[in-house]
Amino acid sequence: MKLARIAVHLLEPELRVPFTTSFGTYTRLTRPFVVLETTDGRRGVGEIPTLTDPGYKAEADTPAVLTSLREFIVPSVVRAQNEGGPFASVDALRQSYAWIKGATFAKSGIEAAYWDLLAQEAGQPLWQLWGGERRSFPVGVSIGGKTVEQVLSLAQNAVDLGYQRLKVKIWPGFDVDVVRALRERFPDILLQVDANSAYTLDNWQALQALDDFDLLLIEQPLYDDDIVRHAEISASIRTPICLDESIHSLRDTQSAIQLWRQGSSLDRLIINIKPPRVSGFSEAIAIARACRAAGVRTWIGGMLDTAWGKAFNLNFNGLSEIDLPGDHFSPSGAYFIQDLATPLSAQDGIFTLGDGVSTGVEFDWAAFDQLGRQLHEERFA
Ligand code: OSB
Ligand code: MG
Repeated sequence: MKLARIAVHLLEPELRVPFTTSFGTYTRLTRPFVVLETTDGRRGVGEIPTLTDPGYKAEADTPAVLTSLREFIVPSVVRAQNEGGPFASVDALRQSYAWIKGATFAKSGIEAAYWDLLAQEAGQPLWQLWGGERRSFPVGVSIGGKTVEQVLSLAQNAVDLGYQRLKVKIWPGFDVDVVRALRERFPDILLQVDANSAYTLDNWQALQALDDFDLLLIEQPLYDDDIVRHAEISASIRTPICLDESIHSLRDTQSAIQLWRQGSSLDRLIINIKPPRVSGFSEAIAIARACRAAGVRTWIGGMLDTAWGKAFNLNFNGLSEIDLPGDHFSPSGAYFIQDLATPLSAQDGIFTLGDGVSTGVEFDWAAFDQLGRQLHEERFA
C-alpha cells in the first residue's frame, strides 16, 4: 500500500448535552482528523479526540496536537515513505515517528487512519484484524453532571436505555453525596467514579468513605503524571484504583504492575486503556495482553469521541483480553448534534460486533465537510 497524500482537518462537533469533569465543562469541541489517501484512491480516517485545552492532560489539547502533526509527525511520515518506500507494516509506520517524544494523541490519529486503510484492503472488520474473539460484551456510560440532580437524571436515562454500568465524575466536595444518591437509586448497578486527578495527598482521604458503596473502581484520583503515589494510597483503600491519565505506554503499564505487585495487590489495580493516550491501537493491544497476563483488569475509555472514534473503540473491545465494560455510549442517547456516522448501538446494555468492513460504520464525508475544514496537507513523492 503506497500513500499518496496525508491531510489534517479540524472539525467542530457540538455536544447535545454539556459534559462536566473536575477540570471543566465542555459543549463545543475541536477535533483534528487525519486523512491518509493511497495511490489507488482509498481513504483512511483517524479521529484525534482532543479537548480544546490541556485540562485533561498535556498534549491532549487541540493546539498541541495540530502543532505536533504539522511540524514533526506528518513530515516524518512523508520523509520515511519517500526515502524508504511503502510501509511494510503498522510497526514500520510507527517507526517513522518513534523518534518524537510524547505526542501520543497526535500519533494515534495517523495510526488509526492507517488501520482503517489496512482493514479496507483486507475487506475485514477491525476486530478481526486485531484478533478479537468476542462478538458481544456489556458496555457502559460516563456521566459528567454539575449537580446531584443532573447526575441522577442522566443516570436514570442511561439505565432506562438499558446500560448496566455507570461511571460518574467526582471532585472534592462532590463525591460521597453523589455516590450515595446513585447507590440508593440503583442498588445493584456496576458503579465506578472518575476524579480526573482532582485530589492531592492532603485530601484524598475523603475517598476512603467510598469503600462503603461497593464501587468497581476509583479512576485517577491523584496527579495526572503520577503512578507511585497512586500505588501508595491503594494500600489504604479497599476499592481498586484505576489509572487513566498517567498511563502513556506499555512501559508505564509494566511500572504500575510492578508497584502494585510489591505493595497492595494486583486485584486493586485496573487500567483504563484509551488508545489515543497510548499512541494508538498497537500499543493499546499490547497493554491489554500484558494486563491479562498479570491478572490486572482493563476496560476501554473514551474522550467524547464521535461515532467514528467510538466505532474503533468498540472493535477494540472485541479482544477477549478486555475485562470490564467501557465508556462507549452517551447517557443521554447521542453525544453530538451532528455526527460523522450513524452511531453503533447496544441492546439492553450489550453491544454486538457485526461483519462490516473496518469500523463497521459508514463514514459520512458530507457531514465531515460541514463540520470543519482542511488545515494542512502534504503529498508523497
Ligand atoms: O477521563 O475518561 C475520562 C471525557 C473527556 C476527557 C476525559 C474523560 C472523559 C470521559 C468520557 O469520561 C467518556 C466517553 O467518551 O464516553
Ligand atoms: Mg478518566
